[in-house]
Amino acid sequence: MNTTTSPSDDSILLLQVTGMTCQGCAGTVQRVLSRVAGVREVVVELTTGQVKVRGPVSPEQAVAVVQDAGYGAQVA
Ligand SMILES: [Cu+2]
Repeated sequence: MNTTTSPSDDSILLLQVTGMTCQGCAGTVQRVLSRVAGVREVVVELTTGQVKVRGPVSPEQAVAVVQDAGYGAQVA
């Protein structure tokens, strides 16, 4: 059975985040991104700095909240 979720609702945004040095940083990045409108899931890879955001989220807003938290961010 297919679900009726529209593709855009489940889109993946990849961010490259710099400045994360420990699990606390990863947790902060995950927390601020989780608050962005539309975000369904956030997966933070501490070792690579790669962050996967699932949901219909604005890339500009996702980058902005990470930068506001004190880290470097760009769309990967
Ligand atoms: Cu840290």
